[in-house]
Amino acid sequence: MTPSTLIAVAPTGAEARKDVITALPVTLEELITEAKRCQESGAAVIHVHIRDQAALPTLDLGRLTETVAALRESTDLVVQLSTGGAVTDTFGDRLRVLDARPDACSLTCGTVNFGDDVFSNPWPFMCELYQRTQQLGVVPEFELFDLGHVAALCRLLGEFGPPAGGHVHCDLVMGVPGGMPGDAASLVAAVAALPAGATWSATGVGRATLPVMFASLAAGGHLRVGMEDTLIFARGRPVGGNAELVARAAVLASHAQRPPMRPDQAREFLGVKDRR
Ligand code: KMH
Ligand code: ZN
Repeated sequence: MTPSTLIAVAPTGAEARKDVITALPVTLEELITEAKRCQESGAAVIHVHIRDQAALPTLDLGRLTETVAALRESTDLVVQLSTGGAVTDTFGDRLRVLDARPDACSLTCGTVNFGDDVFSNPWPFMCELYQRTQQLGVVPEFELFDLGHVAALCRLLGEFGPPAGGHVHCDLVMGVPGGMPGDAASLVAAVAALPAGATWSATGVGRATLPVMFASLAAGGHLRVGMEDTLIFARGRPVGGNAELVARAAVLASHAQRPPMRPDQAREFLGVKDRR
């Protein structure tokens, strides 16, 4: 078990609406302000989805490139771009995300029902995306929404070898309607099936936020928090900003005697090259 806890923040996501959730960071300025606060509160990685001028999700390459540069300029956070995007994004646009040359990217290991929608990640797309990460030296974080995704990850590594950076780090995304439940039993089952040597974080969506956070800390895992996944801080109390979610995770991790990892420690842990 690592003596410290990797905390990633996912501040925006592709689903929440700015007109409903006013605290959601959608402009570059809001994102940078939020990123700085999250780093001060204990985050080491930022999982980034961006929005357009109408606050709708976009994978515009120019905007992504500008966002990577601005985050690098203003923070030490490991910049992980989402290749999942929104359920409406094309595979071509999702592959092109890597041309923004982030430190890291998400890579989801299979298709999953996603509420009333389908988040599509067929095997050939996974393979192409994975090989591009290897060619470009972008460190993937494997997003696992279901137990079958763990098996697909093992198959991917078996066919194409280790990722850029040489280390396998996964994020169990739990409690999505259509994916694995956000409970301790599911977490233990998924962790038991991970490839040898892999490290992992866990994310509980919505009301699974706290059960998954406690289960992850108890089982030696790392954490992802943020408004992509959690919009209610406590019963009857909406989230006021991402930093309070990071701060809560940092306190719980410290109570577990595994305080937050600094960004430089996270780079070493994940095998991310220092591009600064
Ligand atoms: N927005 C979801 C459809 C990722 O970022 O890689 C996909 C998602 C996963 O958020
Ligand atoms: Zn995401």
